[in-house]
Amino acid sequence: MPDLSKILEQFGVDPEIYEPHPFGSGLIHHTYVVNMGEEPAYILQRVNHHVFYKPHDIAHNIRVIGRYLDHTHPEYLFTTPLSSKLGEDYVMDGEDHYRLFPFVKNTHTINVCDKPEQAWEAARQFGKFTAVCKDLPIDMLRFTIPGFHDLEHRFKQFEASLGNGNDVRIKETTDIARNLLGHRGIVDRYRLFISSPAFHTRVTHHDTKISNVLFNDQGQGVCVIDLDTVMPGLFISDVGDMIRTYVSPANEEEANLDKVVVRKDFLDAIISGYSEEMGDLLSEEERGAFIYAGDFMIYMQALRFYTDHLNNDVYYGAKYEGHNLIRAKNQIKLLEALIAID
Ligand code: GN1
Ligand code: MG
Repeated sequence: MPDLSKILEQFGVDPEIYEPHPFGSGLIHHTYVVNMGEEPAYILQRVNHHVFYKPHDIAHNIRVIGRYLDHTHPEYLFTTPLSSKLGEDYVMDGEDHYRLFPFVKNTHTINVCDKPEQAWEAARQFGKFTAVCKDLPIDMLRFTIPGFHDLEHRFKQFEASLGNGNDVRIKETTDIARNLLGHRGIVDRYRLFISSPAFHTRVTHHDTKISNVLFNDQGQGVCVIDLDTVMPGLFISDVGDMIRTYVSPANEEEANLDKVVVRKDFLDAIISGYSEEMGDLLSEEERGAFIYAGDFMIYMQALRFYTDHLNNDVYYGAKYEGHNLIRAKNQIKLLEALIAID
């Protein structure tokens, strides 16, 4: 763990009193909980500058949404970063930047979704976030990672890696490439969506894993956190990533693919929880695309993991040889399990 005392000092937090500890399991950021004794007081995040190369735009979006919610939904709990002593929303350290958030009292996060009720609560919170932002003019927000959930763009990156990626890995895995090419109908349907007026661009979270929801002691969802990827998007991103990360008891790291299955009750809970807040706002065409949302996100993640394998793991990194290939196979298994129940 790096020495974070200089960073904490720049936020006016005394490192003699407050102690950071690693927290959570994200692939991109490093997150720390900063305790005073046993009591959590802050969340400190080091933002990966290769991925989020526009920290100003993240800060801009959070400020715009914060101001809008203050006026329209003052009761909504929106977690904004604390200012540094210089009045900035973040502190630079070399190329990286750090942000500090207050820890929301009497809440906790979970890393695994093991009850349909948790899926329902989380889906409701992500739906609520988009719903409370419904009157915010979407053009006020910036794209913090351009092309992030653009499936056409991800498919092009996959095709490019088949041409200029690691030769040995390409030759060893032609079955995977063929499989992914075989599911390209998912990209065609995406193209139809983005050109249809029935599919709306809304304030979208884009990282709806279960650990991005705060729960209270009764197990109810309180609010969503981790707002770096909040930007204009489609509801299939948020619903799709919940399907991708909640319906299987085994996550994307699991190498034993027999354990990767779709739990129908979790799927139903996601749709029901999200609809609780967003049901009336979605168009009929959008309401007909809930399961497609899962196909869309799982397929995109399979493409991204496989592309990264061919590109020598430059984006996600690898803890062992072939790690991103295993992740890609895992996502293909999940995709096919979801398609099978449709
Ligand atoms: C990354 O860092 P984390 O785990 O929240 C990635 C997501 C992927 C996810 C796969 C900015 O999210 O898009 O779905 O890994 N975030 C970025 O585990 O690329
Ligand atoms: Mg994240």
